[in-house]
Amino acid sequence: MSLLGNRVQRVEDPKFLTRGGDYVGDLALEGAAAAVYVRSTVAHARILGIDTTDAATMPGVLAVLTAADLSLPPLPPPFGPGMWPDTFARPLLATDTVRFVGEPVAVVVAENLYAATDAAGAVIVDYDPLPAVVTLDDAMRGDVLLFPDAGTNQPAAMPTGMVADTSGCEVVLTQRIVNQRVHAAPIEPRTSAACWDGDRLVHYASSQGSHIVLGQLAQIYGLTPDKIRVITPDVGGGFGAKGIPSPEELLVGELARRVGRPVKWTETRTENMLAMVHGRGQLQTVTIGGSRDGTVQAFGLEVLQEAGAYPALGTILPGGTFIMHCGVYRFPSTGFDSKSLVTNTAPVGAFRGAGRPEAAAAIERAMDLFAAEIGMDPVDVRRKNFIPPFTQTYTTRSGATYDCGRFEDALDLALEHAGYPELRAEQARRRAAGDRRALGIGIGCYVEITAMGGAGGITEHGSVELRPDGTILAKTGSTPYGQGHDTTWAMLISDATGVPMDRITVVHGDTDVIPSSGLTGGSRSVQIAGSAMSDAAGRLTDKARAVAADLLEAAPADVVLDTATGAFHVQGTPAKAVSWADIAAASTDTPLTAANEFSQAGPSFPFGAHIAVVEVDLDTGLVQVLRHVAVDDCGTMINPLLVEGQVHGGLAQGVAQAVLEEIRYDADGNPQTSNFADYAVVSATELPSFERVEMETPSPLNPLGAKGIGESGTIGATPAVHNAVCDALAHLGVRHIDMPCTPEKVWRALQAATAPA
Ligand code: MCN
Repeated sequence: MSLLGNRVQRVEDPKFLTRGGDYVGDLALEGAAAAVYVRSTVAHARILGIDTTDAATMPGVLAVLTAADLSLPPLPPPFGPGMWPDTFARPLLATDTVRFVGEPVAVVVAENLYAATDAAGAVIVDYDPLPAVVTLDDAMRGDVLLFPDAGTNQPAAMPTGMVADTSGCEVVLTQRIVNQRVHAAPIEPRTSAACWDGDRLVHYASSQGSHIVLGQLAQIYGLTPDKIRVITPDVGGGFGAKGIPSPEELLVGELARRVGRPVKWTETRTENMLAMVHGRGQLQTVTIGGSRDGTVQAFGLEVLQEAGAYPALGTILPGGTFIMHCGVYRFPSTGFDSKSLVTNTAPVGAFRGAGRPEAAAAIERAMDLFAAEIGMDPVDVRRKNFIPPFTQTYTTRSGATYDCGRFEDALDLALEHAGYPELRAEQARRRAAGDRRALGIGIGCYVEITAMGGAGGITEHGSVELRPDGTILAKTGSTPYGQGHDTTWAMLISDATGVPMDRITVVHGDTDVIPSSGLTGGSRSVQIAGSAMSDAAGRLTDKARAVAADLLEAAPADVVLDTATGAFHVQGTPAKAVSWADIAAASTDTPLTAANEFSQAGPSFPFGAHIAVVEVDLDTGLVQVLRHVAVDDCGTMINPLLVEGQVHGGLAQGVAQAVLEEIRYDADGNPQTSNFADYAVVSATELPSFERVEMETPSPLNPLGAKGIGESGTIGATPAVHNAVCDALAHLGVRHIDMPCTPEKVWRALQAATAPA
């Protein structure tokens, strides 16, 4: 029986639950020194001087470096030159100007962390403050330029100029929507270690892709790739933010070179909150127009994107928002306009969904606003406008070619499971009774894009090697950081070879072992790396069959693999069988291997529908999420248990954006949320038990039929919960509340709506 589609438990977990993972921060590198960065305490200033004299003479200090001591190029743009002009380049340590609180200005290397921390505190930086550009409005005005040589606060041209035609619409609505800045908050913060093996750099990274780190290191150090080895052991979460290495990580090799011994750097939680890339950060204006029967004729989305102090992936997030701005609807006319702007805040990067959740949030909020305006049930408005089910491709006005979709079916499943009519009846009952605990029901329908990158644009490596004892060593280009690739890849290999999962070892994250790897992001691993692995395992089986045929003195076509026992035999005569160990012993190819580099014809488009039920305390404004029903279709599921785990994590982060989390700065660019006390990172306490309903529409794009699932939960959850909160208060005259819907914001909105005119 095939393992695929079964709820197989994670093979990774016994280690994590007993002795713990192997993290960079715990590495026992002999003789390793510790590094601590000195960070800017002001948002925008000229550096007049840095006095390292005292720090350099403190006990245990091995080196104190500033930008003046380095002769390394700036941080390379993540996807190659041309992403933005060099005038926006980020130096590894601030040179003459600091541009956000937390920017590294100097670094201390010492015998141990305590000595380095003390000495970092003794470095004196003389700042000449400049006006801080904190809001998008400030940045748009352009009175203060972060990069005067660039002559603009816009680092890159973003999709623009597409106008929605609202002429002839009976109803046209416009709403400004804040899609606030949030933090990925991985439990393991950023950390790196490095040492030199002769002229070869060995770099340990907590990363979402070892070869990306290798590429960045090669550019910075001017080394050929063979002179660098990057090792990524276990990673304690990334959520997109560890996709592209930061200056603090990339500099560790230089520090090791300077002090002539290994160096390790691990940041504190506060440093992580200050200086790791943040996510989201869009100010959106939606326009929606249509007729009173619920038909939407036009949808327009204008986006102002916070890029933060230096361009990073956040700069190009509007690209992802643009591609998905039509969502699950057949709007006859759509508009899109966007700008990315630098501000004196931490750089913005990828965070679970990266650009696509922002699109879904805007569309779904607009659909609810429209429904409320015409007095129609939001479900009925959606039904009027869905793209009908399709199995052949469907191309949207943004040029996205959806592979297959059943959007209304997903909503039907969610509605049925949630008991939608009963929920509406309970809401009406509470309203009629004047209950101070208002019930809100919110819908979030979405389609998203996974394995973005275009035809052939993304390839992933998978190889399998038969070892003498009949076990299999698998090498994958994917770099897991919580997703369970070891389990999933072992399932795929076992399915093709009949070798039990506990006799399959999956290795990843070492550039000396794996020839190539992409970035584990955009939920592309199963469809690309998984397909590569499955194909490689199939090829190994074919090679093994040929060897078995020799041993059995039969034609290969007559030899079958019994996947239950993992043995080959001639069709109909199972008594005489050849094991994988027999094959290993008999094969003239030693070891017997098979490899594949897989790419697919285009991205795939997972979709789903979520329904959130919230209760809002009308006296305190406190929102409690009572129920969350999630239908997320990721094509064929390889392991529904792991899919469920991915959805649960995604839901937590999606719900958190709707009601809890927000990175805030004051008017001078001082961070207000630099620890877990000030930043309301979600925990199980704030969440209900999630209700997941399975749905599978296989993708035609890869042999597994798989689409991605890693980000879907986040994408559907945020608008569902956001809409539910607004729905709870609609009868009191509240039209919209910006996220996060904190008790204070809800209370204020209620006061404003119910105040006498
Ligand atoms: N899966 C499956 N069948 C499918 C699709 C997925 O069984 N059709 C299962 C597999 O078990 C696979 C897992 O789901 O191991 C995730 O697969 P996939 O959707 O291909 O996503 P990736 O492995 O490429 O992971 C990336 C995605 C992203 S972009 C972010 S951000 C993210 C995420 O995954 N960050 C995470 N999940 C995370 N999970 C944890 N624990 N920590 C993070 O930081």
